[in-house]
Formats: sequence, C-alpha cells, structure tokens
Amino acid sequence: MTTATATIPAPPAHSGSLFQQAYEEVAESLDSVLAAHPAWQAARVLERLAEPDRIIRFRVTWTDDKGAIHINRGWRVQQTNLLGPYKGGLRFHPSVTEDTLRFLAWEQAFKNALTGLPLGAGKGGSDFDPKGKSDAEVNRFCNAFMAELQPQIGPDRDVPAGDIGVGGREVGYLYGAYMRLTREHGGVLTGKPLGIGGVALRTEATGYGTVAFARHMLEHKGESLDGKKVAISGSGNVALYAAERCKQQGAKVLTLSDSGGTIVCEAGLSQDQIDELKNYKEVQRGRLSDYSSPGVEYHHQIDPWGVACEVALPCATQNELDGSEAASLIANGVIAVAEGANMPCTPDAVEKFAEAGVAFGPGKAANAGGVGTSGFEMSQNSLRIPWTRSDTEQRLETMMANIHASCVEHGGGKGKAVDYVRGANIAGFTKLAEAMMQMGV
Ligand code: NDP
Ligand code: 2IT
Repeated sequence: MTTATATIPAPPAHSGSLFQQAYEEVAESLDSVLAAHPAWQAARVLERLAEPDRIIRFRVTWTDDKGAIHINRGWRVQQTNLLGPYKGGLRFHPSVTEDTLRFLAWEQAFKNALTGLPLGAGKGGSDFDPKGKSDAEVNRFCNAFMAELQPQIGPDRDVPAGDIGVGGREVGYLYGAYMRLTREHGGVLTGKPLGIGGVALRTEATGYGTVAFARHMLEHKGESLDGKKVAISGSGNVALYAAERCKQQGAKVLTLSDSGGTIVCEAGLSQDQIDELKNYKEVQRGRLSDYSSPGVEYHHQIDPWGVACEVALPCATQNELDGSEAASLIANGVIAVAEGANMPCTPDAVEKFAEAGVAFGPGKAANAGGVGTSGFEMSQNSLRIPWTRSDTEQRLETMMANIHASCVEHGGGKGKAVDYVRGANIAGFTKLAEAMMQMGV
C-alpha cells in the first residue's frame, strides 16, 4: 500500500474560482480525519470526490413573445451518486457559469450526506434570466431546457429541484415537459406544486429548517430565539419562510432584501406583512423598492448587515456577507449566524465570526432541510401515498436536530465553542468516504 501522509491535495480547479473557495473550506477541515485513515488517502477519496462524475453542457434555444430567438447555456453537474441518485437544484440566473454549479454540486454532496437520506448530489441550471419574462416565455424556455436534460435524469438516476430563479412555476413547467417527453409520472423533480405530486411543507422547508438550526445553535449556548432581533437577506423562497418561522418562534424580523436594496422594520415584520410579501414576491413578482407598508423603510443598494441584531440569516446568494460586514454585525451584538443560502459568507467573514465566538452554521448544515424535504417528496412519490403536513414537519424537525447533533459530535471539544464548519465537513465526508471505500474503484 502507498505510504500516506496527512497533506491536503491541491485543489483541482483554477485559482480564484467559487469551486476552489468551497473546496478549500472542506479540505482544511479534514486534516485529522485523513491522518487517521491512511487507506482513504491511498484511495484518493477526497480528490475523487472533488471531480464530478460528469458535467453535461447544452444549448437552449427558445422564442420570446415577439418571435425573437434567444440562446442560453444549460448544465447539469452530476457530482456523485455514492449515496443515492444525483440530487440537487437547478438555478436560473444570468450570473450562472459552470464554476457556480461546480461549487454548488460540491456543497450539495456534503449537505445531502448530512441529511442521513439516500441522496447523491448534483446541481444544474442556466444563464437564463426569468426576471421580466412572461409565463409563456418561461414555459417555452423550460420545455427547451428539459428537451436536453431529460435523457440524463430519472427517479433513480438524477432528481433535480429548484434553486435561485426556479420555484413552483418553473418546476411545474419542467415536470410537464418531462412527462410529455417520457409519458411517465415518476416524480423526477422535487419541489413540485402540491396537486402534481409535491410534498406538504417543501416550499417552507429550507427557511423553516434554517431557523430550526439557528434555534439549536442558540439553545446549545443556553440562549433562545424568543425576543431576538433577526436580520435576514433575500426575499425569495428561503428568506420569506425563514422570516415566517422566526416570527412564529417569537423573534423580531428586522430586514429582508433583494438585489436592489433592503427593507427595514424596526418593530419587526408582522405575520400580515410577511403574508403580503409572500404574495408580492411569489405571485406579483414585485421589487422591494416598490413595496410600501406602515413602519417599513426601504434603503436603496444597502444590504441588511448594518442593523443591530442578535441573529443573522443570510438567505440570498454566495459571498453576500464579507469580512467588514461580519465585523459590523459583531460590533452590533450578533451571537448566531445560520446560512440559509449556499456559501453566503466569505472566508474572511467566517474567520471573524469564529474569532468573536459567534455560533456559525454553514449552509451545508443549516439549509439542508430543503433537500431533506425533497428526499421526503421522493419517498412520497415512490410510495404513491401523500404525506401529511405534520408527517413532514416532524421529520424535518428531527432531521435538523440530528444534523445539529452530528456537527456538535464532530466539531465540538471539551470547553470549546462548537466549530460547525469542521463538524459538518467531517460528518459529511466520513459518510461519503465510507461509501466510496465500500464500492471499490
Ligand atoms: P429565490 O430565487 O427564491 O430568491 C433569491 C433571493 O436572493 C431574491 O431575493 C434575490 O433578489 C436575491 N438574490 C439572488 N441573487 C442575488 C445577487 N446576485 N445579489 C443580490 N441578491 C440576490 O431563491 P432561493 O430563496 O431559493 O435561494 C436563495 C439561496 O438559498 C441560494 O443561495 C440557494 O442556493 C439557497 N438554497 C435554496 C434552497 C431551496 O430549497 N430553494 C435550498 C437550500 C439552499 P432578486 O430578486 O433581486 O434577484
Ligand atoms: O441548495 C439546495 O439544497 C437546493 N437548492 C435544494 C435541492 C433539492 O434537491 O431540493
């Protein structure tokens, strides 16, 4: 057998990429685990995991309402199917590149392992921008996208879902296109509208799960969510339901944001305001700059991180909270940060939180309730028996408690604050490494 050392293999991507950032964050946590498992090093487990099984890239051509032709790029990164079918969302946003999807698919592998469900990992999407498009245009785009994607996916092969720019409307259109092409109702996408095979609570699951994770971190410190001031970024699927759950659990939601700016409500958003914002964002597809409500102020091109709060939930996009914003949150009294988005905090921000003793829950642990509930939707579709909302809610709560406990087990230490980044990376990696060793080369 090759003599193994505990050195971290060089990142297998060009420097400065999102993938490299995400890779390094994991690799830096694994020194002791790799040192303890020379066989995993000899089998090059980390490097094999870092290279996706395959990346499918395709052209998507579609026609707008005026008859003009548009060309976009589409991808599916099939990262690993060691633990189950490839599983992860689709992102439609003009900023999407192969690097974006590689970082997301890599994060997904660890997140999905943490759920304890039989889920492999993947991510896909397109540089298509759904903003400002009619329903008919989005439908035509989804049909063209699925015409290319369909041969690559299936209920036991690869099960996509939503992400930025892909919600119930898009998943419904994509599922319709898949069904027309295959004539099969296998439930191949998750996050489907309820009437066509969706599971109760999938819409709420990522936001609700993130708040559950934040609550566990607070309780571990002897604190609670009750009465805490919370700053949330984003106003999409994750942010809105994180806001709703915070409110239900007695916290005060001070902010939400979109790419134009932030709304601040000093008294805390009411449930009526959150319901109004759900309709405004999900149905009317409005901008926060045009939203008005008593006690709510809009700040153009300002993000939420300047407000004084005890809990911060970044729920918009990657690298949206940097070191100086972390410093300002710390100066203003933040004690817990849970990532509803994928990698929203820069490495500098994460370091500052650690130095200040702020409990920091990385996305792969804190937002795993979304994909976990997608796993429940897959079970429901296979069983062909609908799950009730309380079935899903109970399982989601248990799953988030278990993920928190795994992070504490692998990231804790006597008398030390829990290092949730290290804990999540070690717990996820261990499951993947064991599966890889069991399946051979
Ligand atoms: P949505 O498309 O529903 O909402 C995204 C929100 O983030 C919008 O408010 C959007 O503002 C804002 N946003 C997106 N990109 C940018 C940007 N480049 N700069 C500033 N603001 C931006 O997406 P989701 O809520 O589903 O996803 C949010 C995050 O959560 C992502 O990181 C996603 O990967 C992650 N996630 C999602 C899960 C899910 O189940 N949906 C599960 C786990 C993680 P605007 O409208 O102005 O663009
Ligand atoms: O980042 C994520 O975990 C998601 N966008 C959800 C993936 C899924 O398959 O439900």
